[in-house]
Amino acid sequence: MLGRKKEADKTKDLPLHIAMIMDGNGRYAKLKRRPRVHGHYEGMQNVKRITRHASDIGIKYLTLYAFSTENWSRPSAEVSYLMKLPGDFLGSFLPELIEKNVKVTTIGNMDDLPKHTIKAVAKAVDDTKDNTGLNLIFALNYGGRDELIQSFKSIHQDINDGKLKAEDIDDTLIQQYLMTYNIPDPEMIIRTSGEYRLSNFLLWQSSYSELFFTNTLWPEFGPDELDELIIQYRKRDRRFGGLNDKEV
Ligand code: V07
Repeated sequence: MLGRKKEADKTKDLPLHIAMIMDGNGRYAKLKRRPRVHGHYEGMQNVKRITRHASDIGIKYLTLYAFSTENWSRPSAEVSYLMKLPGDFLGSFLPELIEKNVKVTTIGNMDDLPKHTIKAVAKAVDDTKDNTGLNLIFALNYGGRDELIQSFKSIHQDINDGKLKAEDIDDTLIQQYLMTYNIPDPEMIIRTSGEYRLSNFLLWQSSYSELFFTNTLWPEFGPDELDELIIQYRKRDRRFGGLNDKEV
């Protein structure tokens, strides 16, 4: 009886934080015999659909890998197009984000982005800074190794300045020096389009994340499939290297 009750409780819990690698936009365009940017545009539209759904079902943190530090090596016309998407997205969707009490933030090095992109995103961050619903986090010019390098440099600096001793370094301290210092680690990381890699996304934060891979292309990854993966997540046994009930 106790065992059953426990199972029932388990099915209630929703992940606090879902992170997504939104892959397959180029492949989607190719299948439709359209230019790659068409896939990016449809991918951006799908961000609205998934954000709306995550907010509706009560997810607290949604992190989206929108532009990686590696993406600069794409053709410059494609990079320019991608840099217009935040402005496009917010131009049409910011009122709904505000209405839904969504708080927009970013991780990554914003400094290297075009001015118009920085401006559009900064406005959304500012206009939503007091919201208390879904935290929508865009990883823009983000790389997990970059993040670790920056944090190691800051830690070194603080040791030099006498604010910190080397003996103080532990996992809690490192977490405080990451771009995600105020964000809990993701319970779920989902990658679309059939690639089985993390590709430099949330390297430190993914240590205990449940990983989900689907062949669905990002523009076609809908709310129903997200719900399905959340059901799968609940069925998985999360143990953090300890023992679960059955083993005790
Ligand atoms: C981008 C669409 C999703 C698929 C992956 C690549 C293309 C939404 C944004 C965005 C970013 C910041 C913000 C509001 C919206 C975005 C880029 C690419 C660079 F505040 N989609 N999306 N940014 N894609």
